[in-house]
Amino acid sequence: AVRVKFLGRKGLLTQYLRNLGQLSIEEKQLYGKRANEIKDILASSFEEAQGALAALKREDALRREAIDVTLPGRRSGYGRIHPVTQVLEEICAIFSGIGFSIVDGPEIEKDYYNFEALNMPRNHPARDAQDTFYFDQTNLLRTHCSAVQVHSMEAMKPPIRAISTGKVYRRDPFDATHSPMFYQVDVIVVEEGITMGDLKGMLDAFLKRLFGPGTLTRLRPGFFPFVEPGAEVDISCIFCSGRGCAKCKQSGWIEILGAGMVHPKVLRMSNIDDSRYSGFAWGMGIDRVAILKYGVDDIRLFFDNDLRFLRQF
Ligand code: 2NL
Repeated sequence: AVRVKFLGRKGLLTQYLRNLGQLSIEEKQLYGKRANEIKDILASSFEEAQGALAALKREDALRREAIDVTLPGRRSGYGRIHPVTQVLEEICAIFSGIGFSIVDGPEIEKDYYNFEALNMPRNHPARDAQDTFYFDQTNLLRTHCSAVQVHSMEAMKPPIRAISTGKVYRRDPFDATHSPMFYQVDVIVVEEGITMGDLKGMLDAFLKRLFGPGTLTRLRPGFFPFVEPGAEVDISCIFCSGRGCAKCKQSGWIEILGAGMVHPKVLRMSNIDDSRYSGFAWGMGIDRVAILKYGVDDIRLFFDNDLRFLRQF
């Protein structure tokens, strides 16, 4: 504003120069020269002042935006492995250590792989829309990891030694002991001369690795359509070493998995010669193992993703 007042096109100096027209030639020369000198002085003064102001502004900005490079840095926290994933990785490590293939399969599965090929016929209750999430007539969310093992049997030639793990889905309520999504592991072995003794030996060695060397195992008769014979497998109670407590309902045993000899019909459907080969298989809930190992009393805690809970593992 000050610059415009003195040096602008309608400013004081311009007016002064315009007024010179009324003077004599000598006066015009004298005052004209003087006026131009004043104009130059003013212009350079303004420029100087503007430069000084800009420098002040820059200095001020530098002071305000200064970074103290001597301050210690703020460390970002390391993440950690989810307790269910820890158990899953521990189990996979045990089986990859004895030469098993780790097999992945789709979570969106065909009705054939989830049910039909596992000897669960059309009228089987597990196939009910009450229990299984269906997309349409043929596509569903897999309800167990055994579905993946049908792919293993189709893709590999015996000897087959495969483990599959991952998410499975069932139309269950979300409460302390159920979740519509949970984790499973399924193990299958198919080759010549496999017997129930091989199954028992493997389960005993595996469950000792997972729950400690003092762990005992016990098989009871059980039914799964895809095995014959089938068994429910218990471990000696990890809380009371089998003496009997509230956790094992005074029985000394805790049910941990289901197992059996692969049904010959199941082998045949995946084009495996059941007169030559036999196999065993078993399946286990991983969340349940994590609940037992870490003493958690509500499965929902695993999926809340509350860091106060997760940081404890
Ligand atoms: C359980 C019971 C089981 C299997 C899984 C299996 C897989 C094939 C053929 C035959 Cl391809 N069996 N797996 C066998 C018996 C039981 O799971 O309670 N799972 C949580």
